[in-house]
Amino acid sequence: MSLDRFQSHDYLLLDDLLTDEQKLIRQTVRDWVKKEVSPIIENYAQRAEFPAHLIKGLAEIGAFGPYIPVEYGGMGFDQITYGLIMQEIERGDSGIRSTASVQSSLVMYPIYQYGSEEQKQKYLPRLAKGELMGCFGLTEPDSGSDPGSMVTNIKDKGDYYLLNGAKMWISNAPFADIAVVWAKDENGKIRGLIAERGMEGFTTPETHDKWSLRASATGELVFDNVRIPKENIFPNIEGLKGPLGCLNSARYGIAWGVIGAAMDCYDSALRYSKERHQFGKPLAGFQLQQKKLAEMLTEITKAQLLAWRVGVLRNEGRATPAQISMAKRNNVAMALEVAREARQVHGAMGITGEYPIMRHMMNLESVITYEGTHDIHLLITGMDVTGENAFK
Ligand code: TGC
Ligand code: FAD
Repeated sequence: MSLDRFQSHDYLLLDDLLTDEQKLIRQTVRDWVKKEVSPIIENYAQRAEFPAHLIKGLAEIGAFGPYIPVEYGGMGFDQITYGLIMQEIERGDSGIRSTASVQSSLVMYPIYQYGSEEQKQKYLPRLAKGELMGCFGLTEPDSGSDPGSMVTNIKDKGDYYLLNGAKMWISNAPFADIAVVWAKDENGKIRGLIAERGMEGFTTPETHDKWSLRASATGELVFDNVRIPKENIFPNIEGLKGPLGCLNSARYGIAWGVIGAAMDCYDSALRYSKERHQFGKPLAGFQLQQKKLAEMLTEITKAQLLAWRVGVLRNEGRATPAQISMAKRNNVAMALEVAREARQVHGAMGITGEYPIMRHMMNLESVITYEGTHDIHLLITGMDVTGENAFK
């Protein structure tokens, strides 16, 4: 069991930008992570097991549907609060934040945004309480960065649709009760639907041997002539903009979340550099180590400002997908770099489970790939600023 000695750092007094309520919610989540996540996470990650007992607590701190309206079981929080919750959870572990992100932005959000009133009433309150867990199936074996090339399909059979195909790399799949799935209809139009565990022909084999996000359960969704009742189709969306609209929300959460992982690495490196002595003085007294620490804190602070500003724009309904891409791309790369530098400050100890560094670093290797790779987000920004499409 590792001791969590984390102390927050706010070099530019950015807390002044937050309301008392936002700070209170952040503190609640921070306390929960210290008590429930930090003591057990290393062990679960080493064993490559998802700590399913955390689901209840995640629901209680408002991590499932923070910005979904209260009438549907959500917390009705603003976007900055949502971001702060993701930051604190990912300070504990990216895999636990993944579970919360998927449940909120990739399952609850599409049901809330694209679903019928019956779908909202049926699923949202139970998802908010963690009584039901969900996953999001977009990626396929031959369709990753280019989701428009998906081959999973539905065929109209009168009073139901027949679903065939396979999704891959799906967070939460092995234990999810429902899956939000994107598939092409007979006209080649992308439609969204809800598949439920227990439907005949629907299986969720687990993906093993990951070196990253080891405390998160990843799997496939396999559909072999699965009958989907017509009332499980989203009535209010058609086309790739459906799944991509959900990704905006999840990518924004990641832009905040990874700041948490970076803060944890920085905090650990700062403490270690003061406590560890070589050549008769603390590591913190050497210029090379100070350069690392000063640059880490500078980059974290810049990332905080970026995430905060995009959050303000989202609260005002003005954030563009390209702005969110900039924040996701910059902040994940920042966190990965901070983790790598922090690992070096810890010397050999940095590779052990006694410190959170290596786990964060390995987790971030997934985070820089999922929800749009580092390259894809650069191309989104490139297209936004030049007007030229360099994807195809
Ligand atoms: P393109 O022709 O550009 O767009 C098709 C339609 O979609 C609209 N659109 C968006 N709408 C809302 N939000 C966005 N961010 C949007 N981006 C595009 C667009 O306006 C168009 O609408 P319409 O009305 O004209 O039809 O599409 P494209 O095929 O050229 O692809 C563009 C590209 C490459 C940017 C996109 O496909 C992309 O983002 N690829 C990356 C795929 C990705 O991010 N996958 C993530 C899978 S989920 C996941 O990783 C979960 S991890 C969860 C966890 O554990 O935390
Ligand atoms: P590819 O698309 O094959 O890309 C490979 C490389 O080529 C990348 O470096 C990419 O940047 C580059 N590349 C691709 N296209 C271009 C281009 N046009 N120009 C330049 N370079 C390009 N998906 C879900 O649907 N739901 C989930 O819950 C989910 N969870 C995940 C959990 C984990 C742990 C991981 C690792 C992935 C998860 N994903 C999920 C899948 C993730 O979204 C995809 O891995 C990601 O979108 C990239 O797709 P790919 O792996 O097929 O890479």
